[in-house]
Amino acid sequence: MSENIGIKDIISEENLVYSKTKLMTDKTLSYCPGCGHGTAHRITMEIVEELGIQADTVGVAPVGCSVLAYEFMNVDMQQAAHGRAPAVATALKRLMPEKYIFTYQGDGDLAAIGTAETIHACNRGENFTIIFVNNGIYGMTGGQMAPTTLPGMKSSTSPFGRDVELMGNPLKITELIAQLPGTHYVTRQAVHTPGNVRKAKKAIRKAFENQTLNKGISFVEIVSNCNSGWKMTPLDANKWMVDNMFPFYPLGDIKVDGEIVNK
Ligand SMILES: Cc1ncc(C[n+]2csc(CCOP(=O)(O)OP(=O)(O)O)c2C)c(N)n1
Ligand code: SF4
Repeated sequence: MSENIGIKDIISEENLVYSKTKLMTDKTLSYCPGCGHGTAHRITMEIVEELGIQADTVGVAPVGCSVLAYEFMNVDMQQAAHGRAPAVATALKRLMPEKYIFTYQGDGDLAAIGTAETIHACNRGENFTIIFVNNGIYGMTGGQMAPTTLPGMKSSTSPFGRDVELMGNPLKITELIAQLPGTHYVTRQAVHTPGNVRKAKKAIRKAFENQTLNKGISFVEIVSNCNSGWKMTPLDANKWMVDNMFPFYPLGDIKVDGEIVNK
């Protein structure tokens, strides 16, 4: 640094390119560095802020690494026991139809423990938003195999890789719920590059805006990493996700305005 330039010259308003989202609290995130959960939280709260619906939004937190979402998101939140977030969200929306209701869930919570709640809420066509972070593993409890674990993928309970003969096939829950008439918007996104963050944010915006149409569930899957559970560096985990998760869980819209657009 030149003698004439001090830290105050650099940290100044006009040099600001990135700042904390207002609707995230000051609490330090509990996520591992490099995990996609933090970015997914941020864009969700940015949308709530941009739509000006902070006072009218209620989120439902799951079990899993995002169990503490209510500590980080500065909106009203309700915690739901194992996989029951869509059932709790159903009650919240029916009692307060004017509110924007969303669930925020991992794949162990949504596609294993809460499969029934997910399918039935989607089939009933409840009018709320589901944000589903699919990292192919149970992150919080030590990296066990989830329904979304890929064939051959190693986990703490499939240390030699998922053997579909023995452990069954992965569950593409997003494609499955897209078939249900109660879902209005179903999409799969990612948050590992700035371009993908922008697309995911657009999808979450649409998912929230759809609640004003009262047409059913908007479901945004975010394919993400679990660098700790996958036992990789964040960079390697993102590369592994692109090379292995995306071919199996392709990104893009699956159902828009109640019509399947990609089978
Ligand atoms: C019926 C049931 N089985 C097991 C658990 C233990 N449990 C709590 S969090 C969790 C993992 C959830 O993982 P996931 O939803 O994939 O979220 P991530 O931590 O990966 O974000 C599990 C298995 C539970 N709460 N309930
Ligand atoms: S264990 Fe995995 S899902 Fe959980 S915070 Fe760490 S990287 Fe993210």
